[in-house]
Amino acid sequence: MDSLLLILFAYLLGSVLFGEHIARAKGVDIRSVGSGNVGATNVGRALGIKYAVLVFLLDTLKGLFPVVLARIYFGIDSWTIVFVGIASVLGHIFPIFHSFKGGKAVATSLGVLLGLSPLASIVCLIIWYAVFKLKGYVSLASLTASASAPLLLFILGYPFKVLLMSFVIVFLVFCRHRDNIARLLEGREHGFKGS
Ligand code: NKO
Repeated sequence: MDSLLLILFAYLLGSVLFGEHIARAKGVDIRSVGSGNVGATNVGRALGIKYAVLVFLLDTLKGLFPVVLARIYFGIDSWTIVFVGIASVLGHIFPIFHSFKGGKAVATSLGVLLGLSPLASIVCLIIWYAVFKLKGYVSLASLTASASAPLLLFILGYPFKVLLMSFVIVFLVFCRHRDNIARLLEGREHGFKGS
């Protein structure tokens, strides 16, 4: 297995925006609905919870698969796994198949995390659900859950390279949520249903 090829594969797979493809198959232009985002949340606004779950699962799997391959062939404490994880997320954010206009990479990052630590992933999902139930904003839930990931990996004793990867991914996820962060601060963020 070649490192560079695996990193390229991770980027290309990340570039497949399932939310956009599935919405289009149902006759919806996801970019003109709700927040305009291609993620599971916005697909849920447009097509309902079943399709949100489908997009969430597919976007998670596309983050998981390359990292699992990297882990098997190069080990968890390798630079290859670092670049593979970041490449999946960058693919989703800057997809070559969609004019480099991608999503916010929450589900894809969860997939990467799942390949590193199923336990940290479950804790992140619980945090996500708790914040969503308490506050009602998916974006705030995603930001809180993703910010917890590096801390969890640190507590669980993961190697420095893995922590570094998680910091880079969280930084990217936060950058992609900058409009959401502005709306949250101004008290006019979209709820799950509304736009
Ligand atoms: O349309 O701007 P919007 O309101 O849709 O959407 C904001 C939203 C976009 O994200 C999504 C995906 C929803 C996934 C839900 C479950 C996420 C569990 C979070 C775990 C994060 C782990 C990150 C690990 C980093 C290494 O935010």
